[in-house]
Amino acid sequence: MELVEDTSRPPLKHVKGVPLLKYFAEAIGPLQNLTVRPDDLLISTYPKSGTTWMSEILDMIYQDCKLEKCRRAPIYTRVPFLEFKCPGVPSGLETLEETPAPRLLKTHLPLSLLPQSLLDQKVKVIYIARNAKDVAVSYYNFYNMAKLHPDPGTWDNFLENFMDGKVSYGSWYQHVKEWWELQHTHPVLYLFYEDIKENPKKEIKKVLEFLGRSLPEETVDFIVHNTSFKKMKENPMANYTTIPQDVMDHDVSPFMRKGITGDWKNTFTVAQNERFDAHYAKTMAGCALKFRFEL
Ligand code: PPS
Repeated sequence: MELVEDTSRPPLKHVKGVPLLKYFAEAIGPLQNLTVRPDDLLISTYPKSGTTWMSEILDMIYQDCKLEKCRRAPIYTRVPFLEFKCPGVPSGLETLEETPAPRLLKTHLPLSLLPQSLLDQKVKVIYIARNAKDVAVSYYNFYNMAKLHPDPGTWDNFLENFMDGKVSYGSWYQHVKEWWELQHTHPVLYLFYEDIKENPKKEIKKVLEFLGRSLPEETVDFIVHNTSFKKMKENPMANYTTIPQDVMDHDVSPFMRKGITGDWKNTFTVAQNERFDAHYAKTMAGCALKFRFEL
């Protein structure tokens, strides 16, 4: 009988003090030998901040807005996820080896775990940040549906862990701040989920400028239309429904869940919100970063 490793809900494993999914933690060592190309582009985010959305936007730009080319493979194959590792599935590094240049790369890693080659070779970074309350709610639902995560427990419990940085990838607060600071020494385009939601065309134009490209107005409109939440939710190459159900159970919560700003109001109690605000004010004190919690 074949011995199949049980991949369901293993506890987090710490690497240099950062809690990570067990299998992703095992990928960090080999990832440090990553060979990068100067024309690579890194999409970096704290989880649940708009990574898939920006990945689809960038792949459309890279594929000359040809929809059939963007449907060539699921988003996690088109944009290799550097630290991804799961038994029986190609790792991020393996996927990357099969990816032709110019390559789009995805990571959620904090700077302390990022392969040094990405920094040394000044690989361009597009960072997306999303307000912490919507991230926490999205992350809780994701923990529930994606079985590589430990059991999140109750929402109240998860929220406490989120505030304490005791969730996969550690502290949201540190992540958004350290990647913000990186702009001083590295080519980083720092964008906000809420701004893309409010005016996707304006933010896509910033992306094009950062890439040194330009496109006609109607082509940018075409990208906006085809990367809308509705379009991506019904696109199997963008919505993660190609992942086996025992790894991601969309019946528990779909990956493309709501795609809005301010959904946290449907989950936070008044008491949780007050506690969160007090902790947020302390943790973000003196930081230039300002987030919008509603539009
Ligand atoms: S992951 O697993 O960390 O890579 O997830 P990530 O892609 O960063 O974030 C998932 C959330 O982004 C929402 N999403 C979108 N919102 C608006 N428009 C588009 N096109 C879009 N695509 C994905 C997705 O629904 C998750 O947010 P929630 O709040 O859970 O709906």
